[in-house]
Amino acid sequence: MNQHLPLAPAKVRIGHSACPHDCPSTCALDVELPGPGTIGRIHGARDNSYTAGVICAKVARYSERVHHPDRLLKPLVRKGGKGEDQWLEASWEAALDLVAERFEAAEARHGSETVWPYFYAGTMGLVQRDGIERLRHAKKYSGFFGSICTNLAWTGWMMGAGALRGVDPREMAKSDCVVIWGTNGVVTQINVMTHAVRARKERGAKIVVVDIYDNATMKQADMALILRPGTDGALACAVMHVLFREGLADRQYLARYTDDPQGLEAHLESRTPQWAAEITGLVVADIEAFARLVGTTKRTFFRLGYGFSRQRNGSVNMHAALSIPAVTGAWQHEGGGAFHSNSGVLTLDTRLLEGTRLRDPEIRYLDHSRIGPVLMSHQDALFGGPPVTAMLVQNTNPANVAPEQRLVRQGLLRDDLFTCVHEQFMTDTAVLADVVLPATMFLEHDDIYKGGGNQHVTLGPKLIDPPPGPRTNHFVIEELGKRLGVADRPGFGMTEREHIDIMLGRKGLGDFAAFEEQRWADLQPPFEEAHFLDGFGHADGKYRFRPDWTGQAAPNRPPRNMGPLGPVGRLPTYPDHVELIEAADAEHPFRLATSPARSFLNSSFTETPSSRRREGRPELLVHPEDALQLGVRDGDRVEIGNRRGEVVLHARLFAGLKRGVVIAEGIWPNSAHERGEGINVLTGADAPAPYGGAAVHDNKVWLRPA
Ligand SMILES: Nc1nc2c(c(=O)[nH]1)N[C@H]1C(S)=C(S)[C@@H](COP(=O)(O)OP(=O)(O)OC[C@H]3O[C@@H](n4cnc5c(=O)[nH]c(N)nc54)[C@H](O)[C@@H]3O)O[C@H]1N2
Ligand SMILES: Nc1nc2c(c(=O)[nH]1)N[C@H]1C(S)=C(S)[C@@H](COP(=O)(O)OP(=O)(O)OC[C@H]3O[C@@H](n4cnc5c(=O)[nH]c(N)nc54)[C@H](O)[C@@H]3O)O[C@H]1N2
Ligand code: SF4
Ligand SMILES: [Mo]
Repeated sequence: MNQHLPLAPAKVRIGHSACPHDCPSTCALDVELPGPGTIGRIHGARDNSYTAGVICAKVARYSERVHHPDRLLKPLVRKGGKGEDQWLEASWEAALDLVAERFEAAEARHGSETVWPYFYAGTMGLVQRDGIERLRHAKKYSGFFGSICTNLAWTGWMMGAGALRGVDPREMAKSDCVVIWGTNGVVTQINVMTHAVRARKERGAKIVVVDIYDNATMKQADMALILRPGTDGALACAVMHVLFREGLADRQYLARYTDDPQGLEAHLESRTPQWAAEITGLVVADIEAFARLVGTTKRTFFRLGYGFSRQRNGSVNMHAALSIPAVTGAWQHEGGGAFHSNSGVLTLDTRLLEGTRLRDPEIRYLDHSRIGPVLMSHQDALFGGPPVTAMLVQNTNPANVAPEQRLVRQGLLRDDLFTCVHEQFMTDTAVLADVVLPATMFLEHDDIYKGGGNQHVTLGPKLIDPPPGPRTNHFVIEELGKRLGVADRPGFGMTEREHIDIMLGRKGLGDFAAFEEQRWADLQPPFEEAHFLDGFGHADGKYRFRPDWTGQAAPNRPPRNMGPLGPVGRLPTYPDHVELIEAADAEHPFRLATSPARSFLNSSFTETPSSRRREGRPELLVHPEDALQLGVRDGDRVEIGNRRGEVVLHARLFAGLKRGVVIAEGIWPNSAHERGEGINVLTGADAPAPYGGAAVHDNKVWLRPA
């Protein structure tokens, strides 16, 4: 008689995938599949040693996004004027025919470089993200120099280490001190915290956080260093000054592994804690305490993020911070050294997928971050070629996320520009298009993912059918290829699976079918290599305190037609503070950073109800004393502005930042702001030295009651 036993819960089928979003964590996912075409909650895979069962809340609730009532389901062709949001529904055949026809017409008039395929990392799946390159190479369309995110950071790292890899991020759990520098881990890549907190729990490790405000990550810190934006180079120099001064530099390591320790030491003599205190706004005692902590704790792990590189001196500051473990010799110890990204080791052979053999080296590249100046035909942005009169946009929302938004919008509204946007939602960019095509979501198509913030290559197979209507990026590229006469070129005519089989096979990792079982592969390099104990990535094996700012190879080095970018003559010989930033002045007394919001991911999730609820409304963090001086109270409307434009937000009084600094969290949809213009109205599209990027946290603004 067992009628009193509780009923066993119905077993929900679980599918395995990878998070496709543009986040260094690239979590391995377990997806509840309660019925055909539907998903339940998403969980982090417990048996993945990096994900370790933890994912962020916004992806756990992904059913809100997959089953969202506002998903695009039909191809749309513009009916009214540009941006009026009036559409005619069209069949896929008719919409694709129209796009191909308009691309051919544009090419006939201006040459192939007038077409600019524009894409980014809305999905990080290699097939769905990068297949667009195959079309562009085959058609000799303008190239895309994808600079917005990683350039400033990767360049700074490469200048010192010469290779884009580092200590196993899981090794943080074996550290005695974890320095989380310029990344808001709790918000932007939760798994950093999993491993850092493990070190504290298991070994009593100290957590140091270096940031410009008392954010969610800093709440976890044993030592919290809040400095002025764009001054990390000064802090790093003063730390190294103290290390040399107090005998905490590892001279044996320096002699063996670095290029010019004597030169560095002499250079740092004047970079005292007093000097850095003036620049950073920190107090001398805190700078010294930080230096002594990292100088006496051999197992110190520097987790260097993207955030602090989003300044016009960001590459310099990344290199300066990375130079600290080269002075202490922390690299020699388990749990010691530094990590920023493993993108340099997670390489798969994408030549066939991207049609690399079809590439014509004479074709110009255009700068991703400078889409505003490009579309407004600023001569320095076009590199002597024709104006851009046709675009295909996939996986990105430039009308919202790109700097100098007024230029971007003006450009997208040009009558002589034809734009096709392939999207999941009617974004700020899609609404300005001529043709909008509905896209699948990651659980609805096959792809393969690699996580720069860890060491795994993870499969994301199709787990559910899409609703009727949306098609994959791969489908769009293949269909345009047929209509544009390049379907017989190498790399076309294959399925997603076939591409994945080739990429995995060439790396000796097996194939799609094997990954359906094993789910991922761990490509972390061995200890010696990850710690650079067999030498750094430069030819002489040395860490460079004296970078070759314009000669150094880097994963994101600008293509030939661009050359080094920005004011390269002002880059320093050794680590230093350089005033390349938009320093505050009488007209613009405040420095604005546009840090990420927890429940949004760039422009994504701004459409999901729970994320919107959690974030509330666009706010500006203002120091209470600054507010008092301006007569601004908590909740008041305030306008911030500069020569690029102005934006209205609601003030939130917040004492956890330096006076003169304001922070607007999240890239809210333009429509969430009063005048229909978003925060990127204020950010600049000038290319920072030496290899470009977007200095989105480096803005001088005025602030007044609105
Ligand atoms: N929830 C959420 N997660 C995200 C994203 C998101 O928008 N929301 N974006 C994703 C993407 S595309 C990326 S590239 C990563 C980026 O993730 P992170 O590497 O964390 O970089 P950011 O988010 O730009 O900024 C991190 C922190 O740097 C701070 N910061 C800004 N300027 C300075 C400075 O000069 N010095 C110092 N020390 N700190 C500074 C910011 O205020 C912020 O607290 O996150 C990804 N994950
Ligand atoms: N002010 C300010 N501006 C910033 C930043 C900042 O911190 N502050 N961060 C910058 C950074 S680091 C980055 S990386 C950029 C990112 O900016 P975006 O590249 O725009 O980033 P996402 O919001 O990740 O993705 C864009 C779009 O991709 C779509 N998408 C997702 N998957 C697919 C797919 O499979 N197919 C198709 N066709 N579409 C898909 C989504 O619906 C979404 O609308 O923003 C930058 N801009
Ligand atoms: S933490 Fe990043 S990778 Fe992990 S689920 Fe969230 S957005 Fe995706
Ligand atoms: Mo990014």
